Amino acid sequence: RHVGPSFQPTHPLALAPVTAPPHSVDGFVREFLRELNTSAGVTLSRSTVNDQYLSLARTVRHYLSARWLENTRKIRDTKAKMVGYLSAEFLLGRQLGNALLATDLEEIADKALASCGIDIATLRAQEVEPGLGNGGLGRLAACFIDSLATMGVPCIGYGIRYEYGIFRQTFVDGQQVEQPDTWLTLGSPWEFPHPEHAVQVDFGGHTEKYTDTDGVERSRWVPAWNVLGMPFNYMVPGYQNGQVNTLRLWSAQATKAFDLSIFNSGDYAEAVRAQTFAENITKVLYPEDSTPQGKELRLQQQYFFVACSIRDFLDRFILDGDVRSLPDRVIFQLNDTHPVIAVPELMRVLVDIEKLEWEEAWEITKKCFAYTCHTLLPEALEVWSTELLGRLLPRHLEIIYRINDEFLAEVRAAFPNDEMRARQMSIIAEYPERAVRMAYLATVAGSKVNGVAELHSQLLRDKVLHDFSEYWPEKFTNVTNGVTPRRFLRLANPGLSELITETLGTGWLTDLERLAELEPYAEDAEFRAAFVRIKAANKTRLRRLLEARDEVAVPDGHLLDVMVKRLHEYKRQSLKLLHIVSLYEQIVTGKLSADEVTPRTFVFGAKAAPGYRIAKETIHLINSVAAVVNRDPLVKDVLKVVFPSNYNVTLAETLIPAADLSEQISLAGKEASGTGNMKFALNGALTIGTDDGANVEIRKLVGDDHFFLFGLSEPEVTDLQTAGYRSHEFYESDPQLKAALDLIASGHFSGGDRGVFEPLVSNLLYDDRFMALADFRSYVDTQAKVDAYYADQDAWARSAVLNVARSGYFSSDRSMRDYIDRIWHTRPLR
Ligand code: T68
Repeated sequence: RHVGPSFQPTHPLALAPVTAPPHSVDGFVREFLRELNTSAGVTLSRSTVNDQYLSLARTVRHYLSARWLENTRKIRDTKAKMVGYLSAEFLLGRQLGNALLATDLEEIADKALASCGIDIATLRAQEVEPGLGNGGLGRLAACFIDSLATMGVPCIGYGIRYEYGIFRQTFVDGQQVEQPDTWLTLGSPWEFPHPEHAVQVDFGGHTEKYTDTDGVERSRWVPAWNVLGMPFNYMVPGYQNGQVNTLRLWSAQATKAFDLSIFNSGDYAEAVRAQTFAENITKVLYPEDSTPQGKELRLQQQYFFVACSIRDFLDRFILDGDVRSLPDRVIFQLNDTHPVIAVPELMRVLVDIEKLEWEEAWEITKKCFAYTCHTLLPEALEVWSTELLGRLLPRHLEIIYRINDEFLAEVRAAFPNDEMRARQMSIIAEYPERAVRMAYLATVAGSKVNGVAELHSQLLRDKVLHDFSEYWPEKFTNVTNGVTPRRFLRLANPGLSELITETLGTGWLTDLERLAELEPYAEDAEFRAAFVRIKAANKTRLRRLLEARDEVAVPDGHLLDVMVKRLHEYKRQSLKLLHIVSLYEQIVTGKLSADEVTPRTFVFGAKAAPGYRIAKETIHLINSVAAVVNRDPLVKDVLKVVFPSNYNVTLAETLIPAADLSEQISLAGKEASGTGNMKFALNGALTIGTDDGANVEIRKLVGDDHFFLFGLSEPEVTDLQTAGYRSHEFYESDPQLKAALDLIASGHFSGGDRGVFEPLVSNLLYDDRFMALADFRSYVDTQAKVDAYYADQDAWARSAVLNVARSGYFSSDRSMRDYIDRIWHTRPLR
């Protein structure tokens, strides 16, 4: 094990604290030109936009690195307890804007570049966002590390540096086609590679018993192959507080030993193949969200990054080698079950390598982990077959069996003669194949288990993990999600941010509950007018972007109705589509006059998992409906459907501030929390939503008068399911619904071909797992109320302002405080 550098500097310059370049336009220009000349190796006059972007990024980096080095030293010296946020996904979004904001360099950089004849907007647009996540779960991790840095809480994020992030979505004839996301090709100025800190990770082989020098019988792992984990560091700057934490992402490489052994046998080509094999592990992000595929490579990814991370933490922060102090130094937060293999890994390190007794190792391990669950869908709960686990990680499987044996012995002692309960709670499932239930392992090992919204945490306790919450009631807690106001308000909506600062002064951006002070201004006509002007400007900004990016025209003066999130049946994009088709059908058949409906633009943004057939067909249908509706003169002035491809964080930042209406229409009891819902409310959109996830809390806070609630409640869903749900009955009994579905079935949106959308229609008519048809009536009636309310522009603006004023709770800073109080018990530095 290496213990890091032991170099004692003597030069006075090396002993002085590292300093940042001067915070001035001239200072900035000097740094920028030096970067262009020495790093990019070009003169300004010969430089490309990419040269300029990379040099700008590196310039900003200089302002951050001094604080970063200082921060890391302080954490090490004070032995502060850290949060180790373990997440297979960090969906960061673009870095430049956030770094400029954090360092308070926005104006300086603007002027500095302008003085070089460069428009900074062009350089901002050059950045390719690192799409290292699928959706909410990955974005949440990014918001959390932003908040921890802003609050000065020592944290290290650990994850995977995928060479290809979430696929780039394109549409061909209205259908999704996936393109590889080559985010690294033009250079990645935000990362610091550290090949010298590479860690070896073993796989495969078998275990064997042996007698140790102390005469104790032990088990050991004899692995068959290994790879190297190479760390790339990213700075995570706090908002203008001089605090910079670290995100450490791991990339897989072939080990020397690996290729050499083959190379020595003379097979050069085989050696190179081995290299590719190793690098495959971090090649690509799995694009399945909420439906794990149980693929071997995925398990390799999971073990790879947690093994690297645990080794890394011990090497870097437990310098005296006293592993017993680990619980005082770190709490590893498990972001869903993807990193849960860290539990047997830490046990293996403590027992097999550090030679601790099992019992002591287990006590330490339990204190070092806490688990966040992000789902309610049974099919989303990860399981790994013991066949696969035993083949890839034989020692870990052994450890899991022992954890389970001891846990079940406890359960049997507490509930004698209740074998059924023991079987239900077993970490090992026996059907349909013998497999490890990762959520159960996390629950048994974790010091705490949390859901991500009040309703979700309640349903976890009552349903998904019922037996466990009965056994360990105090283990279960809730932390409602949040979003970072720096990115999703200040950067995404500079107009509104400025208005807020003019009204409240500074300070609200790190104390978001202060938005409550805006309440009285909802009654202030001048303030509302300013708010409306900003919303209009945001719409113009969106209109320009979509014109340039997707060649689509967004009409002026429409209600902007937005549904952006992963495509999934439970989120019910199909329900919104039925609403659109229904409006269209009623207008073209003359049942509804065009001037009775509020002119609306419906915006969708959604990626479907490449193997998720129904989701992809839904995308095809949205595009097909858009094509027909958008060219029909009968609805031309009132209905428009827009579906920009490749929805990502960058697009969200322009879309959300422009929205009037936020669609949060999942079936009650299925969306764990949602975080898009919070971003919209914070930017002054009104929500139409079910009583699901964090919608419940948003509605409670903004008030019923400023939120459009519809649909079945969770208990009603359960009742209907129990009674036997037949979607067909809803179709038969609601002529408006019937007409909409019939129009789709007729081939109207598929050039007369009835076959194209038949599977989708059949699915709704005869299965409809997520009860879109049951909620249709309530949804369209509520949409009619939306129309009517929007007609009163003043009332709408008032509600919009109140949404902003009452959304302060949804800052991820508040989420972080809750994690600290309820789970982590860590303290800020200083
Ligand atoms: C989301 N989950 C929840 N999963 O759906 C959402 N899954 O309600 C919640 O707000 C959010 O987490 C944050 O808590 C996900 O985003 C995934 O992305 C995912 C990825 C891989 C495998 C399974």
